[in-house]
Amino acid sequence: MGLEAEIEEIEEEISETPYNKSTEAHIGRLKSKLAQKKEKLENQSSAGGGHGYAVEKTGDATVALVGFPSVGKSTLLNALTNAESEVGSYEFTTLDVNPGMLQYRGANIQMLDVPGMIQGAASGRGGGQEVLSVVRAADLVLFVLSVFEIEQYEQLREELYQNKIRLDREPPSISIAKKGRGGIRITSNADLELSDEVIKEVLREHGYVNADVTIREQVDVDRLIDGIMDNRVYLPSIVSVNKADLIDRDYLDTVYADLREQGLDPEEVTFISAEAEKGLDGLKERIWETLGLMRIYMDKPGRGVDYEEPLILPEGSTIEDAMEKLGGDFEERFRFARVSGPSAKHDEQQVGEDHELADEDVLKMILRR
Ligand SMILES: Nc1nc2c(ncn2[C@@H]2O[C@H](COP(=O)(O)OP(=O)(O)O)[C@@H](O)[C@H]2O)c(=O)[nH]1
Ligand SMILES: [Mg+2]
Repeated sequence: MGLEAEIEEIEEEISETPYNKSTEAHIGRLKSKLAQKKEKLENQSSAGGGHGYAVEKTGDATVALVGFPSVGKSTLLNALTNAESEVGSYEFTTLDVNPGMLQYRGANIQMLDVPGMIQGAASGRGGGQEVLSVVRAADLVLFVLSVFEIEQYEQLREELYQNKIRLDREPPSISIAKKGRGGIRITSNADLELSDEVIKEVLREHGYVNADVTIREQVDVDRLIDGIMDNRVYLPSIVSVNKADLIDRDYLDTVYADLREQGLDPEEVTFISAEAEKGLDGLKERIWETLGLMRIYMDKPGRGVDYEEPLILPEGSTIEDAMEKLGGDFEERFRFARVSGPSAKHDEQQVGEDHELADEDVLKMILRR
């Protein structure tokens, strides 16, 4: 039997087995098998070569636009960036990845308009696999929905999930240490709903014989497997609802109801019109906030503070991170830094390389000659 047939068979068995205490361990084992067979299949097909885009990541962060064909991704990309992306009213306009650069608050944010996601993309049909590899490499997923097709959201999320992209959640708090002997030992401070037996089954299925396992949160079988496999990516996401120019006030209630049905809070999504360039400021702000970037203004010797082109770093970055991004020989010549602004106790505070910076700090590096 081929791998694909095996996968189908396991999927069928999972869907036909009722979930209860007595079948829990069996389902756990099946799901583990499934995860591994899928991985094997993927490795096989990617070894064939020619797959996957080599989209060069540039700029301070990368955002992937995810949506069905014709919802307005290309139009949005053009409105937000300096890219010249082909726009057309027919389906499958975008055959290749279109990059563009959004300049916002001194940051260069790379926006990738990826080909329309279609059903079955995760299983490798229709070239969708390449699309998903681009999304996996991004820092943020921007869903683009049309006001008339809110229900596509569920399918898009499912496609991403199938391709091991986990949205809006942290990696599971699970650690596993292999040992030489003693079997599998489970420690947890959460009152776990999964029985030890199930957890052990799943681990054994993944090749663990002797190991100390620490589980610090309530997990189900799927999330346990996520914690064992190290090829899941965890990304934040935001939702934009496009073509808002085409609806009347009366229709808004319908859209709100559609959003709620998808588990979305209408207050949390961003209504836009890519074509009429409405709502784009709000969207940019949302992108900025969710990426969690900060601006550091460098005070350069003899040139003063550069407010035009700040150094862009992820929130929580330290002086050391700043030096790494600046490149050159800063780290070797570093003596101390002077920081003014939100992270400083007072102006020109003298700090070491462990100091945590904040948005809109002014940073002056004091270096050895
Ligand atoms: N009325 C209206 N039409 C839009 C808007 N955004 C895109 N369109 C139109 O929708 C069609 C598909 O847009 P396109 O950007 O090619 O969608 P893509 O396939 O997702 O890249 C084009 O005819 C656009 O002019 C919008 O905000 N309002
Ligand atoms: Mg397009």
